[in-house]
Amino acid sequence: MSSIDYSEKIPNNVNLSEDRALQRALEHWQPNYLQWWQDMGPDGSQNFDVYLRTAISTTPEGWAHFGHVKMPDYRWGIFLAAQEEGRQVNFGEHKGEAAWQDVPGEHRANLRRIIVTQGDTEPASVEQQRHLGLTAPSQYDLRNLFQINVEEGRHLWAMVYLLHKYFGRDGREEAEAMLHRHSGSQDNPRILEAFNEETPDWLAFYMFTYFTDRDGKFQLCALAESGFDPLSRTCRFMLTEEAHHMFVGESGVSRTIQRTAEIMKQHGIEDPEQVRQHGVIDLQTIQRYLNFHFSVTIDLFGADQSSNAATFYSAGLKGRYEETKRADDHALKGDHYKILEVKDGKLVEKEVPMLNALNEVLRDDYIKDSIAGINRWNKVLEKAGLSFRLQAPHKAFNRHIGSFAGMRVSPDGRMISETEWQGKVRNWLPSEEDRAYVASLMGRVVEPGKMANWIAPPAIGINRQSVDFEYVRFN
Ligand code: BYC
Ligand code: FE
Ligand code: FE
Repeated sequence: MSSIDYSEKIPNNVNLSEDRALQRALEHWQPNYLQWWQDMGPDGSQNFDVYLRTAISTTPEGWAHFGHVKMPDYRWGIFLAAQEEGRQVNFGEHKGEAAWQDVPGEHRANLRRIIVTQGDTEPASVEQQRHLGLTAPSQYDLRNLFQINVEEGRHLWAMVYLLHKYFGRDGREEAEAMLHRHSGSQDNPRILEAFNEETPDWLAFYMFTYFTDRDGKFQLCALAESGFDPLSRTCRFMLTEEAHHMFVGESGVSRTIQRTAEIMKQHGIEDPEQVRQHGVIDLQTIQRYLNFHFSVTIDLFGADQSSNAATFYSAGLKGRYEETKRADDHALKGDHYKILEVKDGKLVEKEVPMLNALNEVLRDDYIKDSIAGINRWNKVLEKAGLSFRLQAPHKAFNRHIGSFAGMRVSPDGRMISETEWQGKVRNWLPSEEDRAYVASLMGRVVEPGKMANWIAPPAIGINRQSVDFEYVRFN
């Protein structure tokens, strides 16, 4: 069950050849997907041989195979984690029932909506990152970008499989629509806001893969708890790939900080203008990028009070992060949770029914996990003997979804006037000028082992190869 059949047109471990109608439907979608990849996937790089990891089995040990592949020839397919014997619905009103192998009729619309929202983010991120290959700071980084891109493409396959197999005609229509919405499009944008933002440079890319792919981790963990077993198994396998995406983000930001710190120590400087004269990214600009990506990403968890979230949970469709490790009744009726609200011009805590606050619960778990990595970045500064520290902004800062939408809150959590906001926003969020400066550093470095001036080399290579290994062969 866990080994993947690569002799098929669509590699899979779900015995696709035994369901001819489904196989035909997916084989009909496949060329449209490939056309989308040509049109909207990585720009000007379809001919490169890239050292990519391909899944060969879904068992934890040794599922990966590495080799040089042209991206359009990558074997995208359908891989589910092994079925767990006797698995149950572990929360909500159906707790204790056998996990569903089919879509329960009454939850069909909600499940479809969740799967479509999840699926839509995957190709969106590929679109957002499509020009970055032209300005990669090294071959190693270029390879990591492409690895992430092909895996996000595969995550789309994962959701399209569920739509085709379990949602009939509606599902097939949703799968088509996923190739027609585009990130940032005026008439037909992606569903969630963060996926319509640009990822214009490599600092933005690392921040995106650190913060936004981490939303992927938390949402996938919540869906891996689902009572709908095929969704759970699909998400469990996707999570094994997500770890690398967040690693690329965390180590990318860390290497950027390290290089800046080296220059600051070497020349004994702290002033951002002076730091920029040496062609590296000043820590203040890194903080502003962090503020932007953090705030845009925490919007992805939805409104702080949501009846959708309560329904998804009570129906057994979407659990909490680490649901089965928690020691409560997994029904949450009558439980409460503290959220923030604005009262008399101040942010104050307020207790609300837990079920309605589950978006906030997941957001708070996410924030804890995010801050742990920011602290690891600060270790780099500490080691270099610098006093500057990076910080997560307050969770009410720069929000567009939920009760803080449209409010002006400083990064340290004060409610402020529009005038104060306008006067200070340049210190808090990347300005046009910051973005232009970062863009000016983005030049393409392609010799094996060489790095752009603004970033330190990675500690080790990929799959135990050296850092100067030929990760990409340009043809
Ligand atoms: N932008 O009741 P609410 C990943 C809408 S990332 C725009 O709170 P709900 C990846 C909402 O749709 C993981 N609209 O909504 C990472 C609703 O609209 P309607 C992605 C938003 O449903 C990197 C209204 O506001 N996966 O995998 O409780 C690279 C009221 O809100 C936004 C998932 O998200 C927004 N940010 O919560 C590649 C999991 N937020 O009905 C990939 C599936 C809310 O009033 N999705 N709205 O028209 C869900 O579980 C839920 O849909 C959400 C929203 C948590 C996103
Ligand atoms: Fe993904
Ligand atoms: Fe990802």
